[in-house]
Formats: sequence, C-alpha cells, structure tokens
Amino acid sequence: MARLITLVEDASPLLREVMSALGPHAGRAHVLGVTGAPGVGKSTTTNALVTAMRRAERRVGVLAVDPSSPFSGGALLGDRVRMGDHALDRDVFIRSMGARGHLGGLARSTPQAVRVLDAAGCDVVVVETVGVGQSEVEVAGLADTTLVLLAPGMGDGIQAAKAGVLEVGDVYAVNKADREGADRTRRELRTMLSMADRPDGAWRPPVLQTVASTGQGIDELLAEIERHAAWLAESGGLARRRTLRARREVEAIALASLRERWGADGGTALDALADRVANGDLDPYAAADELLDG
Ligand SMILES: Nc1nc2c(ncn2[C@@H]2O[C@H](COP(=O)(O)OP(=O)(O)OP(=O)(O)O)[C@@H](O)[C@H]2O)c(=O)[nH]1
Ligand SMILES: [Mg+2]
Repeated sequence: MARLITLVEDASPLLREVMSALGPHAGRAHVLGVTGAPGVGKSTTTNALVTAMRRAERRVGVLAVDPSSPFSGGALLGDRVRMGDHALDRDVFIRSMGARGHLGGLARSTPQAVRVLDAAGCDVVVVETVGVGQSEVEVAGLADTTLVLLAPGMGDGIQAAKAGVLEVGDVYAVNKADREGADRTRRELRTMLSMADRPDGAWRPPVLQTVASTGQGIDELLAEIERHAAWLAESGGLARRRTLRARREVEAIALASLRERWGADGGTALDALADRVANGDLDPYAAADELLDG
C-alpha cells in the first residue's frame, strides 16, 4: 500500500496500469472526510474514531492531507504522535501526504490514494484535511460523509459561515468540549444550520460535542457517522456522491495531463503564448484555443 501511494504521489507512469488493476477491487469503502481549522483536533479525533472502529473490527485507512505543505514530513511527525495508538495495528494504515509541488497535486493524488486503500480492503478510509473552502482539495467532494470539527472560541458561528463550513458538513462536532464556551458554540452552530433551506427528507446534520483527547463523545460521534452512511445508502445519495467523486478524479487526471503537455513547469508553448498575450499581440481566448489545438 505504501509503495502504491508513493507511485501516486510521484505521478508515476505506472499508475495507468495500477489503477486499471485496482479498479475491480475498489468501491466498497466508506470514505469519511474530517476537516476543520488548524489545531481543532482533527488528528486526535481521527485517532479516537479509529480506536472505536477497531473495536468493531473494521479495517481502517487514514490519509492525512496537508495542502499547505509541500512536504509530508512535518505533518507526519505530528500525526505519528496523535495517531500513535495504532502504530502496531496491522489493520490500520496511516499515511500523510503533502502537496510536493506537483501540478494539480493533491486534487489528483488524493482520490487515487483513496482508491488504493479502498482496493486494499479498508472498510473505512478517513481523509483528514486542514481548513475548508480554501484548500486545493475539497474534502466534501471526495468523501461519502464529511465530519466538520469546530472548537469553542476559535470556530464561532459567524466565522463558520464565512468559511463555508455550513454547506459541507454531514456531521458536526464541537471538539475540546472540556473548554469554556462549547455549549455556546454548539447552540450557535445549531441555529445557523437550522436556517438552511432543506427539502423534506433531506439529511439534517447533527451537532455533537467531543473531547477527543479523552474519547468522550466519540462513540456517539461514530454512531452519527454510521447513521449518515446508512441514510446515504438508502436515499441513493451514495451512488450520486461516488459518481461525483469519480467525475472529479477524471477531471483532475485530465487537467494534470493537459498541464503536463503544455509544459506549465516552465514549458515553451505556454510561455510563448503568455508572452504574446502580455504584449497585446494575442487575446487570451485565442491563446487558449491555440494551446488546446496544439
Ligand atoms: N483540551 C483539549 N485538547 C484537545 C482536544 N482534542 C485535541 N486536543 C489538543 O489540541 C491540539 C491539536 O490537536 P490535533 O489533533 O493535532 O489537531 P489537528 O486539527 O489535527 O491539527 P492540524 O492537523 O495541525 O491542523 C493537540 O495538542 C491535542 O492534544 C480536546 O478535546 N480537548
Ligand atoms: Mg492533524
């Protein structure tokens, strides 16, 4: 699994063959996105959720994706500490991925890495990503279920609305509930979520409270995540989300390969066209046409 994910990170030419071989084995895993502001407790919560999932004998894959870092080293160090409980468990696979400077990097590599873990027999694949709305990877587009974490003080309602957090969550947890203001944050969040226009029969995102560092509230959180998964399967939403995920995956691969062809890494075709547009010799639409025709 580690080697296959390295191929994914390196955008290896072998991937074409690998993905075609993996295809028939994938499509079984439940993909859980975990997102929220830096330091809100995503890794600690993931660690606690994995403990609960292991009690139910699920095989779990975890991808900690850091769009802000070109290196996976830093994140890896933190995650080793935060998710260290599972280091020796053969049925838990944890991997950090950074952007590494590849074009369309994480947008392309994250769904492919999920596919590897899925095909390898993980029942659940957890994808941890920092932030919402602004990152290169939008977890919500990738996951079957998206868990959004907030913490008292740092994630009050108004800020949550700004960050677009209110649109992406299927399940919310106010983590660090051992700190002051958790009840208020939960109340505000519930109020804001209740103002959203939801058709009859639509999923209503629950808001829980957790103390990930002690495991408090984690069983309830996992129960809500599983309730959402069941609802998705019943409502037909699962197939829709998976098609959307595949769509993004195909799009990301196509864009990455187009960019490669253009030589956006300092290639000449795009540079020459850019020169002409900058000098006013060519309009940008004509330039784009020429690029696509070439
Ligand atoms: N008091 C308290 N501290 C917590 C809780 N959950 C996590 N922490 C602490 O918060 C800090 C950040 O936790 P992480 O799990 O690394 O947070 P993260 O969201 O993964 O952080 P990044 O990946 O860096 O964005 C750590 O020092 C944790 O021990 C909690 O429920 N209560
Ligand atoms: Mg983390």
